[in-house]
Amino acid sequence: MYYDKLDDFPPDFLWGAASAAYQIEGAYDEDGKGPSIWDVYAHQPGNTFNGTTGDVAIDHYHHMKEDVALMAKMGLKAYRFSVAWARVIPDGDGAVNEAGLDFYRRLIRELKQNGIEPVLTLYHWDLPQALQDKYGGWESREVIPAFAKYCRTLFHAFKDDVKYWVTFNEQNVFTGLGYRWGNHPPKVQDVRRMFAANHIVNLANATAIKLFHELVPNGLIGPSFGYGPVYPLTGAPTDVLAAVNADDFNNNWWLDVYCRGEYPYFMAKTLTRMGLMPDVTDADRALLKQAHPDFLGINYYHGGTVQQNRLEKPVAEAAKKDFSATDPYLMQPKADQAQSPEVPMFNAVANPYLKKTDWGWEIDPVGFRVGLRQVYEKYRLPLFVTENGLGAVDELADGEVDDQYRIDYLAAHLRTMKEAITDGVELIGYCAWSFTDLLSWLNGYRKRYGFVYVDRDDDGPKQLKRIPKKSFYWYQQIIAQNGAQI
Ligand code: BGP
Repeated sequence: MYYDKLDDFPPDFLWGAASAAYQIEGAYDEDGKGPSIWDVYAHQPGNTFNGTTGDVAIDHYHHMKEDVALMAKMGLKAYRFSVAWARVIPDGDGAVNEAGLDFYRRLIRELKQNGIEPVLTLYHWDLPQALQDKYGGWESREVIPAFAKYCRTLFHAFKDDVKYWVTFNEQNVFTGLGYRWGNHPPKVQDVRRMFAANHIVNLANATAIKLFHELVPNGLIGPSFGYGPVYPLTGAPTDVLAAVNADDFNNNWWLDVYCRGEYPYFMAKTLTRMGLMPDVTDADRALLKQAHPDFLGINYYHGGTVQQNRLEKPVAEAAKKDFSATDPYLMQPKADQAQSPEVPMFNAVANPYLKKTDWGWEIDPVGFRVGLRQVYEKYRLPLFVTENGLGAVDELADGEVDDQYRIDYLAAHLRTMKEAITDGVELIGYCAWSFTDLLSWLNGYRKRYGFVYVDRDDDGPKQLKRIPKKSFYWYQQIIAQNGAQI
């Protein structure tokens, strides 16, 4: 569908930008903060790119006021950030660390005073290490009451000041990388354990949403899902079937639980046959049915293309495949592993029509519209784009960063988002990833996403000077005109 005139963005549209605690804060052991699984993992040699850590990151902990002042200058309507659980409850389920809580209190106050809506993410991957040591992390149901306690603390502290809350950031990504590919903590390579841990996160998500609706009746809460539409490589019916499978495997396995309170039927049957289905009790089923998100957060970077999986091996044998050669510095498996071998339902392949970023991520603004349409049609929940952006090498020249390529990327995505709104999708906001440059989990400081350049690299923090890029001034204009120029 092509329109000669697009609908306007809603008048109260939340033009925002995003971040995550571990990627920006630094101060990893200050003011009583406990270690998270990322602090420990990044300190172990060989786990991260060039040994980079979030010990200092971009030192947002000590530059908070300066960073919020830049947000205000830009005219941001919303800022999405995450709370570091181990800053608030250092050992995960014990006493509250008032100094840690106070950092977020000051941040939220600063945002509100500048007319910026806080969007608070409860969990962006930095589980307190104590919970990993004591219980085995997300593989144990003991973590659910600990998470509920942490959530209750934040709900009480910020219920009057924070309207928008995100439960889990990209549950599909952190369970996949942590328990399947083994390149995030806790570095497990076992798809059965991935599905089991993922189920426990589902229960924690549902518990948090239920609790929120009791304690914060005027707020809105939902998970942020790492979403990508799936295309068949060709029109061959076998490839189309592979795409149906991949959509179940990559998307519906999470989205149906969030939005319908149940696992998708065909996929559950397949996993049961393979012995990969997690233990789901009647009480679990009831809990999942009772939790209703108010919106669905969508993080969109790219979709995926698939073809029929020609792996003929029986499932049990395929599940034993050795993944130890998986490159730990890539978010995706190597080309010969870019398939779904444990669950032979499809093979992931490159899309011949799409260009890629310097890090090999396909650039697909039309897929954004496809995805928003598909998800809205299926679940009819308001959508909030909680991440979208371009990772690139930015060069500082004569004190300026000319990131026209980022402007082009974002403009193309905003355009298709506006088309999706014209199609009828209910969109409440858009948070570009990211506001400042920050630590990329597995790519260090060279892969930059921010509107604001931060003077540091993999070797160290340098001056940590903040320098608005060309895209900063471009987005400032977009916000000022509510996207009318798109
Ligand atoms: C998302 C995460 C973000 C961010 C982003 C970019 O999956 O939610 O935290 O890291 O991806 O990823 P990367 O830094 O690997 O380029």
